[in-house]
Amino acid sequence: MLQLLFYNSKNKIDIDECEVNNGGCHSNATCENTIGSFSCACKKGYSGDGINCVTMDENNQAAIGIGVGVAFGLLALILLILLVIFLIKRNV
Ligand SMILES: [Ca+2]
Repeated sequence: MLQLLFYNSKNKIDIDECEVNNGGCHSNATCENTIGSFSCACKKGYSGDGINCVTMDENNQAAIGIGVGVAFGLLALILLILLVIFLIKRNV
């Protein structure tokens, strides 16, 4: 077994899995060939195990932030209107 490993590393008969189909890694991942194996790592801006990478879309996160901000803004506006209506009715 040790002789086989030695033979592999010395003669570089390792298969470069990355040469074909990015080693099975995701299209947004980088494939790194190692002796006897290979590894996948998601590119910057993506998260996952390398086989599956999902976008960490900052625009989406910003949109969610704006959406939450607008929702709270509208809620505050509605409460303000209700308060004004309440005060007007009380003064009548
Ligand atoms: Ca390999």
